[in-house]
Amino acid sequence: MTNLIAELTWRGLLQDIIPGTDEQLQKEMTTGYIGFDPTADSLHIGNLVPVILLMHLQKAGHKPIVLVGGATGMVGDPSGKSAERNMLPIEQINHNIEAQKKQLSKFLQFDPSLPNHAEIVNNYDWFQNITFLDFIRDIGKHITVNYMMSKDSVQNRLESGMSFTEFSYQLVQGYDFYYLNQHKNVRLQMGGSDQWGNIVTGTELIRKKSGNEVFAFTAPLLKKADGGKFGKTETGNIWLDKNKTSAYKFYQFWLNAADDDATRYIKVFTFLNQETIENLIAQHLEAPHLRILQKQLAEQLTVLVHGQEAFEHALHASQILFGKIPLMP
Ligand code: 383
Repeated sequence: MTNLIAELTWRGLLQDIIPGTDEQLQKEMTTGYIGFDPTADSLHIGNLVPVILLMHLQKAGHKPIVLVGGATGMVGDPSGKSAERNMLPIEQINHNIEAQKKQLSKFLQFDPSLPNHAEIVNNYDWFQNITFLDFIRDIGKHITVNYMMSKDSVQNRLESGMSFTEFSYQLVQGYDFYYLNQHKNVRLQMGGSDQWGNIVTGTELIRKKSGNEVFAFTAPLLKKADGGKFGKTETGNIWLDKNKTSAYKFYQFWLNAADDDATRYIKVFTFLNQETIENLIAQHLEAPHLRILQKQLAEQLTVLVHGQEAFEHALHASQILFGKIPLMP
């Protein structure tokens, strides 16, 4: 079993971690999960870091579970949001779930003959049978309002206000962790650092209800070197669906990364090993104008998300456009 935490650390993929997580991962095959709420009909590159965490988890010999939030998507996570979310119609949520499931299934190995094969679950499957009274008696009773209020996601909204619905969100996500621990032996939750508050509510609930010890870590939220928001362009999100962001545009996005950003992204977004990456960075520093890092980054990610053929088309189109290949007379 390779050392996952050491691997994620040198890549700059580790933010917060519960003590004991590293030891647990080195001790035995561990099942870990990350949740994705169906807020849009495609994932975007902001969701790619957690997808990559799941891929590293599986490569290190552990078992990844992808959760799609059929239930949590009906509630709306206040984490990192300065205003109440609009509720999506159920039909839209169901449509988004199908689209996101299809995308998520491309990145992991689901072959049931593997001892650590990936699985996809939907939290609507367990929430649909829980009544409101069950929930507030069996789950709500374990966590105080005082504890829930202390989270950033709530504190940041004290002035502008927040519905009871969004206030409840952390408990709903917390219950998922408890449910998955009971039914699928999940002992680890991961996510972006915006998820830390929700994750810890889960570990608290599990400790109170079952006494089990569970683990968690998060990845830092990426920022651009110029302070701008990662993954957004003037025209909006960079989506993983090629009908929303073409493979060419996707390729160009990475190709245009600033030098400082490319040096960080190459570790975060590719599976190239440390030695290869150090060599690439050294070459890049000698001749930054060749954009060696950006080219590698764009190639690796376009192949990962859109496949080899789409990458070759994007490369060819870029070369024509930027005059490397003359157009046929
Ligand atoms: C729902 C139920 C769970 C566990 C997690 C969830 C979803 C979570 C959430 N995540 C974000 C999303 O869905 O809202 N409450 O847009 C993003 N994630 C991942 C990662 C990230 C987070 O999908 O930081 C970026 O992509 O955690 O913002 O039981």
